[in-house]
Amino acid sequence: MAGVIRMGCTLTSCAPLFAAVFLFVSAIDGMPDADAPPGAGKMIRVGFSQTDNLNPWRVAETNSIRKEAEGRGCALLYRDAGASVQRQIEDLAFLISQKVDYIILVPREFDAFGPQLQAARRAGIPVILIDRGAEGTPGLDYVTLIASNFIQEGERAAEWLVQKTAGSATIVELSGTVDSTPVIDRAKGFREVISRYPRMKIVASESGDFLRTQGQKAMEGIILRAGRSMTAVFAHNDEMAIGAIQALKAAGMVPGRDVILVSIDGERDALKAIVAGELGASIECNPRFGPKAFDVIEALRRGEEIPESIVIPDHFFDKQDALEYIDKAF
Ligand code: GYE
Repeated sequence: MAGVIRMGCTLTSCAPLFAAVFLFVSAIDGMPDADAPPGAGKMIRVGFSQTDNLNPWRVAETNSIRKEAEGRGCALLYRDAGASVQRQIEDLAFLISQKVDYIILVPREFDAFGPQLQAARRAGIPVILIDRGAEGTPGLDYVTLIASNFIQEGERAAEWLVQKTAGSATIVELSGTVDSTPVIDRAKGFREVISRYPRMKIVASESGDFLRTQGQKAMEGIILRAGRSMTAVFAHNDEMAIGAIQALKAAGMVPGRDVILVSIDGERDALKAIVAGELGASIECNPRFGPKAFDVIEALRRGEEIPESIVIPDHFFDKQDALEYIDKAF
């Protein structure tokens, strides 16, 4: 099976040899990126534009893409935009200038990359979106979007909270990167469900940019303004929920008792917090896109038709099974 996969990704049947000369081009700030090495002309060159590597979810995603590229004998030209849309625009221009065969893109914001997608199209470089959506037409501006169903994630978080609070809660929402599709859709799904329960009210909503420190800061500010009135927190990712737990504790509240928290991602620290009784539940958002992204590349090489979107199924972690998954979590 592995042999078949490798053949799909390279231009020769000697693919295992190429795995040995796997190239990983790191894009550390200020460090010039090298191109593919001489003699590697037949190796498939894949550009990967990551939005940032600032939380465990992103690191797990980056590692999954790296590992899969290596396993399939592809050269990976990797760029980390460091949480900057402007830098990601430059990264895409760089990858296009390098004439990579494919681009795997995590678009930081929904409507920021139209001109870059068009430039890739003009250059004949298929772009595969992973994890977040971008403005444009699948099959035209990009090949496909591989992602979780974010609306459903928001719905599941809300349904769990409704159940846990018997339909009555004063909710703080900590959202992630503004204008990113997970934030837009998770907020939508969550609101759709709680709108059916008149005693479920969002009293504050702030972005913590998907970061623990920012989530903590946002929560501290909300506590300063609203006191101890909140009874629930919906965090758009685990890192911000963990930051909120720290802020609640510092203010003398007991997470899991005074305030019920629910979040998304399923990272290891969150599963530990669930076991400790501080976090109520986490809806998994699987960051391991490597296998699926490279399957799409191989299918493209075989000339197969690719669906407009590929949905990753998500697990649900609560006290029942958090312990069981801790070792496998990222
Ligand atoms: O939930 C978060 C990350 O785009 C789905 O971004 C992803 C989200 C994920 O930074 O932790």
